[in-house]
Formats: sequence, C-alpha cells, structure tokens
Amino acid sequence: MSPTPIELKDISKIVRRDVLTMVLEAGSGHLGGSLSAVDLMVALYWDVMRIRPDHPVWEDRDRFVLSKAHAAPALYAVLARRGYYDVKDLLTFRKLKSRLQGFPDMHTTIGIDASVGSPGQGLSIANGIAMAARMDGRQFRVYCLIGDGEAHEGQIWEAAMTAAHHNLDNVCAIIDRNMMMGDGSTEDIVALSPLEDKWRTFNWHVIEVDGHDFERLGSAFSEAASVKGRPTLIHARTVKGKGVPFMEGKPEWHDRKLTEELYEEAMRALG
Ligand SMILES: Cc1ncc(C[n+]2csc(CCOP(=O)(O)OP(=O)(O)O)c2C)c(N)n1
Repeated sequence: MSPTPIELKDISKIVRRDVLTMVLEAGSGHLGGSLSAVDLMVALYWDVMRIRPDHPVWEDRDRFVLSKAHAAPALYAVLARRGYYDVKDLLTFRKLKSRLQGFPDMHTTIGIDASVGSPGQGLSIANGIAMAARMDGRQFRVYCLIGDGEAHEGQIWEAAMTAAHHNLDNVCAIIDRNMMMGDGSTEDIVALSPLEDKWRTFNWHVIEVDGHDFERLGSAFSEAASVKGRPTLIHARTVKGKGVPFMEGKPEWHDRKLTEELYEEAMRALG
C-alpha cells in the first residue's frame, strides 16, 4: 500500500536530517538544492516508481537520473532509508574510498541508475535509457530531475527536442523550480520564465505543481504516466533550503559549509 501524504512528510523529515548530518560530517556538500529536492525524490521512491530495493538491478524497474547531481546527499539518504544499503553508510559521504562520492557513480553505488556530475547531461541519458526500453519492449518509465539553473545548459534543450521528436512518453522530467542557483536568482542571471511555456513549445506535456505537496505530486505523476505520444515535464515549484528557515531562499546555502552550531539550529528547526 502507498504511504499517505502525512507518512511521506515524516519520511522527508528523516531524509532532511540525514542530509544535514552527512554534509556536516563530510565538511562540504550542497545543502540548498538537496533540501529543495527531498520531497520530489521521496514521492518518487516511496509512492511513484516501480522498484525493488532488495533487487536493485531488476531489469523492469523504473529508472531515476539525478541530472542536478549536486543533490547527491538527498538521493543517497533516500536510497539508504528505502533499504538499498545501510543508513550508517551515509556517514562516509565524500570520504576517500567511500562509495558515496560527491556525485553519483552507477558503477560503485547500489541503486544509482546513471553516473552524473556535469550539469546539463542527465536528460540526454534519460532519453537514451527510454529509447533502449522501447527497443527492448520494456514498459518501465524514466524519471529525470533537473535544476532550474541547470536548465541554462544548452544540452537540456537539445534533449528536450529529442525526447519530443521521438515521442518518448516513457520519459518524465521534473524541474526543481526553486528560482535559485549558487550565484543568486535564476531570473537575474539568465531569465528562464515563462519556463513552463518554453517546455510546452518544445511539445512536452507540462504539469505545474507545488513540489512540497505530496498529494498534488501523486496526482501529477499519475497524470504523467497516462500521457501518450509525448514526454511530460513536472514543473515543481520548490523552496531552496526547504525545511530549515535560515537556509530557505538563501542562495549562499547552495554549498556553504555547515558549522556544528548551525547544524544544531537546523536540526532543532526540523524537529
Ligand atoms: C559545465 C558546468 N557548468 C556550470 C557549472 C557550475 N554549476 C554547477 S550546478 C549549477 C547550476 C545550479 O543551479 P540549479 O540547477 O538551479 O541548482 P539548485 O538550485 O537546484 O541546487 C552550476 C551553474 C559546472 N559545474 N559545470
């Protein structure tokens, strides 16, 4: 049975706490964009994707590509809490010889479907996986999480054209629309708005949603799965640093170092 929105919220709180602990322990890592994306990944891994954590390479599993790869702490915490590996492994994040490096590696980390790192590449990878699924006659879906600042990369738009051209209705991209990147507002740096219209013009089915509302996310993903003949973009409005008031909406928390004192304050705020 699927978890309720209240249960999903509780899971997100645990994952956010994990993310803070990992980044404190590592001495570096990207907090703001991990925290904005936690609810999206929790919805996918607990409510939406067909997966078998006890059989991570099951051929018919849905795939997930973390194009905004710097949100790796959130993905690692989600995978650990979902049962892919031990939660205590999270404390090895970014340590030498750890499997949990700063950016996900499909060859060393259980549950990672695509190696990612450089911004802009994930949607192209998702398209390739989706085309292979079609050629093999497999029914699984491919989910790809993109950052809005990341959408400044031209390759995202090449991939958007390609997915629509090939009618890849097994691709669902999610854009984490927190309106921010490390250097400030996406709209000040190179404006993206109206971003939903741009994807529509590229012939994608577009669904707009509050990216922290599990009920709405559930129905958005169901709608996406029912769309035939073209890919879907879930335009998820989110808050950078979500859950930690002193980080929310603050671009400097993209990758700022966390101190013990601020960690304690953040954990108290999360409850
Ligand atoms: C080729 C390349 N371009 C740019 C960067 C720097 N960079 C890394 S992630 C990123 C975008 C961050 O913004 P966003 O995707 O909105 O991240 P979020 O706010 O969701 O964390 C940029 C500009 C890089 N590392 N490599």
